[in-house]
Amino acid sequence: MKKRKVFVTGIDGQDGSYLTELLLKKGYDVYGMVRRVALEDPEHHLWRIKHLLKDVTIYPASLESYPSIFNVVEKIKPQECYHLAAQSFVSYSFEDEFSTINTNINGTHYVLSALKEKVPQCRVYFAASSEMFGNAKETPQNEFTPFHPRSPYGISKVAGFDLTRNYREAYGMFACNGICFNHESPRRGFEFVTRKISYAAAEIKMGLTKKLHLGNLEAKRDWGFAGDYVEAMWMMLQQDKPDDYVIATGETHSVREFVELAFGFAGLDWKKHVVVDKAFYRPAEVHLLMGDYSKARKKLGWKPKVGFRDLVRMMVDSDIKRIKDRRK
Ligand code: G4F
Repeated sequence: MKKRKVFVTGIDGQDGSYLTELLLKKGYDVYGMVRRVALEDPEHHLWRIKHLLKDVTIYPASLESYPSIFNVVEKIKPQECYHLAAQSFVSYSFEDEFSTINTNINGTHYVLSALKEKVPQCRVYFAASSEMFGNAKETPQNEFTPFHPRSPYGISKVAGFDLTRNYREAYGMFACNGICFNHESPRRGFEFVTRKISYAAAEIKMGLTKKLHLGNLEAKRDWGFAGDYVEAMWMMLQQDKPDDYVIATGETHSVREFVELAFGFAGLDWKKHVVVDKAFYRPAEVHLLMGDYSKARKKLGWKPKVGFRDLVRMMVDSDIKRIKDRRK
């Protein structure tokens, strides 16, 4: 039997790497798109998928260029597409609003349009985000909660969400939005708060540094494990009908709780090491996110497997091991 072809944008990111592992296990023929700079410097850019490179096909393309995306889609002619690539760091979106908005909105538009032109039957997943809820009117947030984004990144994701829904409604495409709440792992980028904390706890434990500078410790997030969330993404594209789903754990914890737990797992007293630094505050903060994933549970049969404590422990243990391995 011919393998199903799948196209993953952002295959080299945290979610792309877990998703690719899942898709390969399920017998897909996996194609990924990365920026040319990543192919030129694989050590730095492709470390998350190093172990998968022999099993996948990678094409260089850019979210800023419609022809580059169109050409890749034309070459692959995928049956499924997971559009994960984006400028995804919220803080950076305040520093460079224009490139975040241009890249994220146009990039999503280009992917949807290229698929519609070349493979309109292709099922497509768009990585929407809980950042769209922003200053949310209600807690927990579900698929009916109005959006009130608080950053250029959040605004770009609302536009991507609407584009995806419109391609579904206007052109009959099988297009789904996954409204994923924060999802973390040992493969998380170092700029995000969870990884910044787990890595600092490991470094302090190993005597490599003493202090960790953080911003708002009171912000609350619904943190799940990325490996669980990519299963939900795949499940969405296996349904009879396309739809939008909240993917979350239903729990919320503050940055302070994350720090306390992470440092505790490393055998450290966080109060001796953490410095609150206004430089890491955002011009507009999203104070509280907590997702209601009952639709995903009922319709997809999905639920998170890794809880908050285990997630924090997994990240700290992995970073301690990483530093120890480097020393060998
Ligand atoms: O880890 P964060 O940078 O993640 P944020 O902004 O919630 O966004 C992440 O999750 C979204 C939902 O899935 C994604 F769409 C998005 O792409 C990204 O993956 O910050 C979390 C919280 C914020 O409230 C921030 O103000 O942590 C607070 N924080 C406090 N000190 C900090 C820091 N965040 C960072 N990055 N660095 C700090 O030093």
